[in-house]
Amino acid sequence: MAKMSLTTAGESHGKALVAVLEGLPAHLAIDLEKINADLALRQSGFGRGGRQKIEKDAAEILTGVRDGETLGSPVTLCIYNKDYANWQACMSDGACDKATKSAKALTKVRPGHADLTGVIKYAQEDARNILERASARETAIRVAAGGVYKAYLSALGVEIAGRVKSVLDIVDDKEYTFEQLAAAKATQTGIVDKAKDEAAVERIKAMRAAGDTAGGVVEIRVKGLKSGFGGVMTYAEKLDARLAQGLMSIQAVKGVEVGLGFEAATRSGKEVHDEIFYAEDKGFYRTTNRAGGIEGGMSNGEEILLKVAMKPIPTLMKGLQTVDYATKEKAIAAAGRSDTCAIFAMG
Ligand code: EPS
Repeated sequence: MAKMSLTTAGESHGKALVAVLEGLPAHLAIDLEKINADLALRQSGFGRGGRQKIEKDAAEILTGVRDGETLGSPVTLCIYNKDYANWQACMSDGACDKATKSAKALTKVRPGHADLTGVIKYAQEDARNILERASARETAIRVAAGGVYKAYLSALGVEIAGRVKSVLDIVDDKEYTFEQLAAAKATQTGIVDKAKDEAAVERIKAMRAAGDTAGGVVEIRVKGLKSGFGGVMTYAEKLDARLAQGLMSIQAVKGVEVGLGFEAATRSGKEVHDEIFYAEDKGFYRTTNRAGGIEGGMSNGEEILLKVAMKPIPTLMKGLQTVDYATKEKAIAAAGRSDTCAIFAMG
């Protein structure tokens, strides 16, 4: 079997987003409705911006699936951007309308976004040629691809759940069972605790009123992964490293923790390492899981526990101080429309 790989492509305001998934086995049942339900979740949550009113993301399967099952050939997924209809004049692959292209050019580069470093690195004048790919719109097609991988994981008995743990300084410190995390999907911000969810909504409203943005922390848990996934022999196969790479590649993510994460550095060895026990009926087990289910870069059979920190979105409606890349003069950073908070979607 070919090595599993995922390639995504597509500009935020271009025709479509696509993904090619290689190396999947044959006979995986693919349910497009489930994938589209995940896409709807990604579009929701309190604090999303105007774009989500335009899009109603739905994936189309172009290749690799027949009669609801994978064939073992590359699977290609596609999501058409409804907003392309409004951008065709300046996003067409053919000749663009020069006046529209220049009106939509972005040179008042946004601090925190890919704009400035991108125009320099790729030798562009217009940061639109950078931001179209840097945009978190790309996560739509990754969510669709994730739906296919979830079918694969589910065949292995692996389930994933998540919840928002915090938005700005509003933190839900309660402990939840894996099953209780399902409630997060029905909340406004992804925070399970009702009072904290309400408080987070108020904080996001205040940010919106101030033309500002907010980030937060998401907790992810993976249940049912047997021990031994990943590997200790080479750095590239370490499971924690690979998970961090995947998570850090999500737009606006600035930190990933496994198990205790940074807190492990503040505790002694006795307070960190999970003692090992053995029983005839369950084999080796631990009564704590501070390692977050990964030791030596390998899953150890316990739940995988991860935390992911998202910074505030860098498009601020009351823009920050910057420099116009075209004139090199002092300017206020560009703002068209923006999410105030996309933490629910990130989860
Ligand atoms: C997004 C679509 C984008 C942004 C957002 C994510 O749409 P537009 O640029 O047309 O408003 O709302 O992207 C960013 C946060 C970003 O910084 O680029 C989406 O579908 O999730």
